[in-house]
Amino acid sequence: MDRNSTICLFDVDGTVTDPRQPIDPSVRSYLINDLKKVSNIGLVSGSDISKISEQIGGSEFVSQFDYVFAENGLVAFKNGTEFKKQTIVDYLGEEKLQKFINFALGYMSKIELPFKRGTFVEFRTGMINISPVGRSCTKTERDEFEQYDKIHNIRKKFIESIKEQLPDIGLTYSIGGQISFDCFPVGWDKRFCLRYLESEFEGNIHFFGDKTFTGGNDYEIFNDSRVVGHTVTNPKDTVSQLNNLFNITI
Ligand code: M1P
Repeated sequence: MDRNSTICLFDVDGTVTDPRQPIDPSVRSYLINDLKKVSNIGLVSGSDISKISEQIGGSEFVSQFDYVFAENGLVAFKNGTEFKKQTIVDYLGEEKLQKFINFALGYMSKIELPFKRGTFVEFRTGMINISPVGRSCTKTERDEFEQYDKIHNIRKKFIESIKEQLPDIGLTYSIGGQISFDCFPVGWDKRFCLRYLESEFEGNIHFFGDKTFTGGNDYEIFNDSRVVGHTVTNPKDTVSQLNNLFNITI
């Protein structure tokens, strides 16, 4: 395969890192030193750029990826430099936005959980991230909430209620991590970033993600006809599949 006409695009959590954890330096070195010789490399995540950067090891590493798509590509970087930004405020307008936020805050004020912390609504450039337990919880509390949610379906029920109460708000919802869900305009899922890649890498866009199942936040891009999709189970599996695909021996 020719580096100039091929791109490998990676989800972050569960694909090149363990969920919300820093990347293993050996995986990072593999991507930017070995894989990059044979293919362009890119990241696409629902997280914002500061979280991606923190996980990848800082901006000096972000700039070593040919492309980084934060917030599903609503904030897009090429070689570490931002080249495009779309905002949710422009799309929704202030009135709808407040209607949505007020509903979410009202809903959260009525649910009982084993514990609640702070930062329940995080306003990002291209999406709103909602966390019933609060984003300021500790790593242990994160893990605990995730287990609690598996039994009680707090996030699923929350999303069902939004869909029922605000059917025309024009948003779509995705559970990508442990403690929250992302809310973004319909169609602004991870496929959004493909508009920047489809002509340059036509037929040679490989996507790797761990949540490629229905309802997972990699589902849409994984099934897009412009993409060759690969389901992985963890960073080690990602490297192993890349070795087979590109005949890389290290
Ligand atoms: O894995 C991607 C998700 O990572 C975080 O989720 P959580 O904090 O719930 O574990 C968030 O940044 C979320 O937006 C993102 O999709």
